[in-house]
Amino acid sequence: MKKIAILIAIVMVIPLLCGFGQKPATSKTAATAAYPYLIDNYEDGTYTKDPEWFVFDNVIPTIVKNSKLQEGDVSVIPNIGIYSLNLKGSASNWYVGGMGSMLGIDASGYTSFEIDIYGKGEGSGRLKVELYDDDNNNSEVEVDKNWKPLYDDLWSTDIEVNWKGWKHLSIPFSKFKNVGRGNFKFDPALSAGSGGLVKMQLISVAASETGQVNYYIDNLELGLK
Ligand SMILES: [Ca+2]
Ligand SMILES: [Ca+2]
Ligand SMILES: [Ca+2]
Ligand SMILES: [Ca+2]
Repeated sequence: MKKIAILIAIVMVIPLLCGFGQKPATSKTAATAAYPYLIDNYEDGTYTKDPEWFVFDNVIPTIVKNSKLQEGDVSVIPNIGIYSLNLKGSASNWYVGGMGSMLGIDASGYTSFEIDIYGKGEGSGRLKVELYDDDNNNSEVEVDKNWKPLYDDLWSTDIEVNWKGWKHLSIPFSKFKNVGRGNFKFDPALSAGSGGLVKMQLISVAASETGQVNYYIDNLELGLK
């Protein structure tokens, strides 16, 4: 058990030492940036770096080419680039699985979460977006046995994907509900040792108890709306 903990610590620390990833520990400018903050557009063809997404349970993420994804809102299509991320998988008791990334970004200058989603019509599934706001200033998220944060806020919103083709969604942070236990304020700033928007998770939930999810995501951003 101890060996595993040490191994995890090494794996977490090496990228920081090497300066990989989007870990702008000194990026105070992010708060005043006048452009959207790009979390991921998958144009590097991988979800394992820049940023690194970890995957849990039964969701299957696959980088796909957008060339065959041409339906939906035509105003979205010029923005999608070459690649997007397909999320699919089978549910047990509605839940499929998810992915997450330790972001550590100052989100205090932004007001919304932005995403492009390509649905496969009615019943494509749900996408829960979770934003972890580090309130005990340790750039980590300690959780209880139900994965609920003990000392940090967890801001959550739930998207029902029931359309066909591309659609852009802009979700104000004010629409996210806190299901964590921090200071109950949306204050993801890099200050006083806080990791700001320390972590993000995307959870796939099916439209029926034993159903499938299948949709594509692209251009995850923090916006100014
Ligand atoms: Ca893309
Ligand atoms: Ca990437
Ligand atoms: Ca924390
Ligand atoms: Ca907070």
